[in-house]
Amino acid sequence: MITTERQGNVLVIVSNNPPVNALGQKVRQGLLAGIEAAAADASIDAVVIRCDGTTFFAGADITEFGKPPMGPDLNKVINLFEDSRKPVIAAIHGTALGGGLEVALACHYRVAVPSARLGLPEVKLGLIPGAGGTQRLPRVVGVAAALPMVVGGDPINAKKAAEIGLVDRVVSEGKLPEEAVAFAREVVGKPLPVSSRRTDRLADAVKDPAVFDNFRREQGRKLRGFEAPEAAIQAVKAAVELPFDAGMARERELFLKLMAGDQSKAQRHLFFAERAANKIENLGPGTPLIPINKVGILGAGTMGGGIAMNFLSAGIPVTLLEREQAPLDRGIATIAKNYERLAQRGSLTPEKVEAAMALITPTLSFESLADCDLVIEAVFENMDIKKEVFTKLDAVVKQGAILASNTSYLNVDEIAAMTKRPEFVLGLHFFSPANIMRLLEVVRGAKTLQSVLATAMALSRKINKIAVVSGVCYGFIGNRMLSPRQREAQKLILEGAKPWDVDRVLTDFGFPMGPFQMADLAGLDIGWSKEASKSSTVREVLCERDRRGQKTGKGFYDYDENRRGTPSAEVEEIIAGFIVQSGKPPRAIDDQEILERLLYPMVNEGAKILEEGMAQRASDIDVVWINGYGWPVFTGGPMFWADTIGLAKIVEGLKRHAALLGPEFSLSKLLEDKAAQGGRFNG
Ligand code: T1G
Repeated sequence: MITTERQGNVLVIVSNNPPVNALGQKVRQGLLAGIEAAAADASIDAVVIRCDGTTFFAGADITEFGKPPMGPDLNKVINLFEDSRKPVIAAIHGTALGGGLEVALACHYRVAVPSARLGLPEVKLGLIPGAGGTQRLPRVVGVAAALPMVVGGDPINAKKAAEIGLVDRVVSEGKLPEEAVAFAREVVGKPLPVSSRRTDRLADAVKDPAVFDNFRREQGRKLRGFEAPEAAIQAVKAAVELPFDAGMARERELFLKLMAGDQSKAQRHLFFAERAANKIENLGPGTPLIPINKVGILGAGTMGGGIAMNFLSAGIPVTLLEREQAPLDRGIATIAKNYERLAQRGSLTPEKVEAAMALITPTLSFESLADCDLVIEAVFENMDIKKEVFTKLDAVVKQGAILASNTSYLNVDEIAAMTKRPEFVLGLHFFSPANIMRLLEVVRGAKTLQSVLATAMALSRKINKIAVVSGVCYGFIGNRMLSPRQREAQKLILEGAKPWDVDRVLTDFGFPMGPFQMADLAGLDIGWSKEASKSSTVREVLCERDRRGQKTGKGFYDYDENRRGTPSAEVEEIIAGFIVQSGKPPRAIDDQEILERLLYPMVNEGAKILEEGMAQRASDIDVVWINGYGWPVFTGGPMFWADTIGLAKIVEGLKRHAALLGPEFSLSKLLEDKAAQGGRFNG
């Protein structure tokens, strides 16, 4: 865990606590012993703190949260660093995050390698820094630079950290140990900079207290519904308004309140859920992975092009196949435009863009796919077309290669049956835009080999996707749970609820938009045809009247030139006509009923997915809905949210609405049993 090395007059305290040097109890104990040893040793003039392995301390040990605290308290340990009369230098590589950066802030100096990143991501766990980060950071870098780091939670690189004064020197990559000791020797005997006693950098906010309200306004809707970011702003404000110790007390009070709250429990659940999702239950140890050195993609449309970018950005060559030159050229041009946009935003260097584009091999012939290790089809969502494509692929692509379908709901087993290699077939369901959305549903067929599945899961990490294993069922996990919500939304507006009320209930809950706003965005005419339209549903009538969504300036809403939607009187009239036809008088429907009718059936469907073994664990379902459909992060996902409000409440609500949910609804036995036993989905 913690060792010390004497290097002349410098004591080096080294942590070795894989995988991320989390500041667990033993590490805190070791740091305490190390700094006390340095203080007691007259031959020691300076102290360097560094970590072995991939990174400097990446934060407190999140697995300790919610358990009885074990001493020594992190604050106590790092105060000893700050109070040391001998200079203490933090030597940073990897990611100095959370408590790790707080350790560094309590040191007198910080040196870092160029590749290091420094941040306070606690807000992403529904917390705020709890070991002085909100009080020391503004004193070291100023409020303007501290606010985005504490409230946004994103790390900055060593160069930026040096610019704002967080890092005193950027040292050579790979020479951190020796250059940190050399730096320590340089500062021996100099006056010690003590972060907590600095007030010069707070001056900008003392003069202009509006900085906090201005920051809130800048952040706008991004923070809507979250508790931690507001607490973070209040903690930084306390650093400006209160003496250090009082500010520390304020930070502690805000921290403890968040730690005990539902939002932090939800966000900590998600942290581990996203990591658990990548694991395959009962995977044999040492299951071989298939090397994926070349990927083939069928279809250069929106999906195919977006999928291709994931591999190109990871440095994996892509052979991109289309039937004709024009769509192939268009596809390549779109990829180039997307990369140009990333380069303009500075999120990718021009060299990286060039390297990515150089990895594309455009082609019109299936034969070009023969030596690919993985081929993904992203052709039209039609079973006959998919079957034809897989028959051809099976004949052309080398044995041992994986054949994947990007289908969003078709039966992967049926597709696999068209090949002589069903063991090498699976679904890779990307979400549009495929180069941006991180979720990937990996659909395992009945015959998919463990090694093929394990390869897909490992590859997903390489292309920076959050992968979740799904079984073969209609809509897999995400779309299968979306269906009951869409069904209830359509029924609610024919019972008297307004589309804009239905949408508002979901946006108030924390979704970015509701079902009718989503429909207008996607376009109401997907799968609709003028010839076949018979004015039999609200959607058909809207499309017949050219109200096809945002793209036509009107759908369920009327849109202004900034695509801001307002309720439409014409739509109300169309719906009223269908209500009259139904023979059932409209009724006022309150927000609570709308919420229960939309979300409880989703939880029920999630329970069925679990009882059918279509998902490996309840937290996987949370990961799908958070990362693929905008379920509000601060509730932890549908299954964690159900646990939080209580499964018995869900069952009671579903039974109360049974008549309205109709014959197509049946209560999940797993849900009913868990509710009866006072159980939870997530442990
Ligand atoms: N505590 C416990 N385990 C952690 C951990 C942590 N802080 N960080 C990572 N792990 C585990 C993780 O669960 C996984 O386990 C393994 O390490 C590899 O992680 C007082 C209160 C550092 C950028 O929020 O952002 O400090 O699945 O797969 O992709 O104010 O881990 O292998 O069993 O993510 O290389 C603040 C969280 C804590 C940082 C590395 N710190 N970690 O990414 O590996 S709160 C954070 C990360 C705090 C103080 C407050 C990333 C990483 P397993 P990984 P990676």
